[in-house]
Amino acid sequence: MSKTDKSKDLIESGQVEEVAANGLLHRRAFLKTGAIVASGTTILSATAAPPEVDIWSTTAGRPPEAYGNRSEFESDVIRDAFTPTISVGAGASRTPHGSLEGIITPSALHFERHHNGIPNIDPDQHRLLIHGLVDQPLVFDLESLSRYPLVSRIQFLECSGNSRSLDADQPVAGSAQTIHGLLSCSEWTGVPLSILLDEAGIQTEGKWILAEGADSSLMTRSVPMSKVMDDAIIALYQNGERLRPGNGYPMRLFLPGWEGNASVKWLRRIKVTEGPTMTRDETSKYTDLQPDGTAQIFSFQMGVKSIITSPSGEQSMRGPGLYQISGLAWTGAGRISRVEVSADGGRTWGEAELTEPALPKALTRFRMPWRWNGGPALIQSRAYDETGAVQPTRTSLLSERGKQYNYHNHAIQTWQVSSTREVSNAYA
Ligand SMILES: Nc1nc2c(c(=O)[nH]1)N[C@H]1C(S)=C(S)[C@@H](COP(=O)(O)O)O[C@H]1N2
Ligand SMILES: [Mo]
Repeated sequence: MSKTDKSKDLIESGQVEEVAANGLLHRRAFLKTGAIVASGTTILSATAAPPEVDIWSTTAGRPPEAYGNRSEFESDVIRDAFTPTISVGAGASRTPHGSLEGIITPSALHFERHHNGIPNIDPDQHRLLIHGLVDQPLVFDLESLSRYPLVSRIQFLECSGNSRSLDADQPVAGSAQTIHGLLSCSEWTGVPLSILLDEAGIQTEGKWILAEGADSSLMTRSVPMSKVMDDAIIALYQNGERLRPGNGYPMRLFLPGWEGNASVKWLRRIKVTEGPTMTRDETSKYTDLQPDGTAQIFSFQMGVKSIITSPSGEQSMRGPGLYQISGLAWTGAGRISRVEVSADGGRTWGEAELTEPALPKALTRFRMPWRWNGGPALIQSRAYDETGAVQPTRTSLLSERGKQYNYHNHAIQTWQVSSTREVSNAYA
């Protein structure tokens, strides 16, 4: 087969429409003319003869595995764990978004953030206490909790410190993992917290809860009752199996669309209170410092945001030709309604294809065909949500709220594609 790039002919003949400058093609170009991919750089030359027998086809393979492992050839797709020295056991590990596709983060690659390490909890001894302003305090073990009706939802979790490095004056070197890796998406299965609180009987003054974890940092956060009654769950399962230890085994609070910190892991206590408890993690930390020196507290909901995961930072392009720009969009407000992509640093935009399923408070995958001409390009994505909110530029976000803000950076981010084929973080 010829290795010439037919995509150029298809564009020139008008069969494939260019929707924005610097090679962005109509999002349905792949559907209409799947052949243009094959005609580009992706297919190796073939002959008509049947293939030779590969070495792995000549002997019997390995027996089945009790607990599955991935291919040894994928072993470099890993989280990057880092452990700041500020306190014992504090640390985080980030999801390698540049190597993943679809919307579900494999549990073994879900980001982790813990303030004092991962406790080794014996599920048979762990208890969850519900008390405070309730008619009847209740205590649950894992088994008794599992008897309640379970719900399953695919939803993202994002640390409010994710993408913080975009606050820096100069673009930091980094990848989709190191810049945006405190973000993951799982199917979470658990018991709606509203059911448990109804059973305990909330007294009329009970307007907030305090949630406490069983790790030695005793992470505690206050959550308003409206959120609790809306869609909070006590999550027991993650992608079909019990939660991973790093993600809260055997149970965690899960607050869809809200900053990760409030989804207290290793949950051991819920106290119904009149107002917020004003704990360390909602006063000295996880507040947003305003330009006038005051701090905004309880800024729970994550803003509308998107990132391009392929091509992305620290990757390199194979050569000029047809590519599929792929990325993720999400919003704490509900559904993503639209994603646009630019290849000229935000001057012109084309609409990307949203891949089903596009679920509320979940990562939504978007794709856009792009014919890279081998020259410099600044690629960006911009998300809109169903409330009409639009992802801001970095300049407008930082000028609006100042640089001291520290959390919730949901600005448009730019990958620079150089004519030497490298992809790097840039400011447009
Ligand atoms: N008990 C407890 N809950 C916790 C934390 C913690 O250190 N201890 N870290 C919080 C933070 S800052 C985030 S971003 C999320 C991360 O959840 P994950 O580790 O499952 O990704 O958990 C939150 N819940
Ligand atoms: Mo976090």
